[in-house]
Amino acid sequence: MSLGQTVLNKAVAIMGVLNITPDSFSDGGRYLSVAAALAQAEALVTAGADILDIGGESTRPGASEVSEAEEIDRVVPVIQAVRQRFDVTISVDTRKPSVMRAAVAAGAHWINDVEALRAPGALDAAVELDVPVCLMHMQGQPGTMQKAPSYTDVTTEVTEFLLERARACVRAGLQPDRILLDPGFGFGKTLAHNTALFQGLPTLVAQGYPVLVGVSRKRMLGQLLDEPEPEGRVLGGAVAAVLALQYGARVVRTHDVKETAQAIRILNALAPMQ
Ligand code: 7PM
Repeated sequence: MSLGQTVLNKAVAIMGVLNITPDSFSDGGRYLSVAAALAQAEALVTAGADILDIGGESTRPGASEVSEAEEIDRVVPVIQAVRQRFDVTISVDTRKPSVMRAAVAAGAHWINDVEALRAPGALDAAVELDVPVCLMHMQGQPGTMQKAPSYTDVTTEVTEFLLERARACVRAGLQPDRILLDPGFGFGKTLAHNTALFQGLPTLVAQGYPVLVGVSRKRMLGQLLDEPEPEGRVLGGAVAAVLALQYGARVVRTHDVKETAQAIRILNALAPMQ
């Protein structure tokens, strides 16, 4: 990672979200979408992003499936263009092995997989590509995961799942120092699950892998703040991000890089110890 800041003497990184979907950069063909994505990439880098998470598939509950070819068509030109212009770590947000291969060939440095390499062929692709991988926990599938999430002990179950996926990766040949773990806030979790899991972050951090946390603009913030609009959850997201870093997380994934970077600077100035 190229790391901008430290918290508690540990390097931390801000991952900015760059979604390439027709709803975010619409019509006019590929040239316009690439131009719009590049403008967004520049804004995120200028605001302080160390990593850009580039994704062409929406994991929104109920979102329609995107074909492999369409996903590759969306992300590859943007990855190439970002790689040419900016000195930033590029992460590809995908569950599909063919997209992982095309993205890394185009210049992506990391894989971010909300399915933790469980798709057929995904684990082998990641081992072959030999890049860092973020393994995320999700209960169920994006379309239905919020219907009836259920856990006996959410922190223990999420931690066990992620450790099992990390062991599978290591058995398959991935180097342990290339693995990050992510509890997957909002992915098959109620508000009570999400808050318990957040408070349980030290347990996940204690397993020894770097932890990535993504809460930016999510519904859990909307519920805590009684704020229906994602744009109204920015401050809550920045506060949650610094709390996650204080709990020992190493990477925060956010739509709001400028505000998150500011929150981290204040954290460093006023609470650098412990
Ligand atoms: C609708 C629902 C739209 C959820 C977008 C989302 C994470 C991620 C996402 C995360 C990692 C969002 C999510 N969230 N990857 N991809 N960790 N590693 O809010 O928390 O961006 S998609």
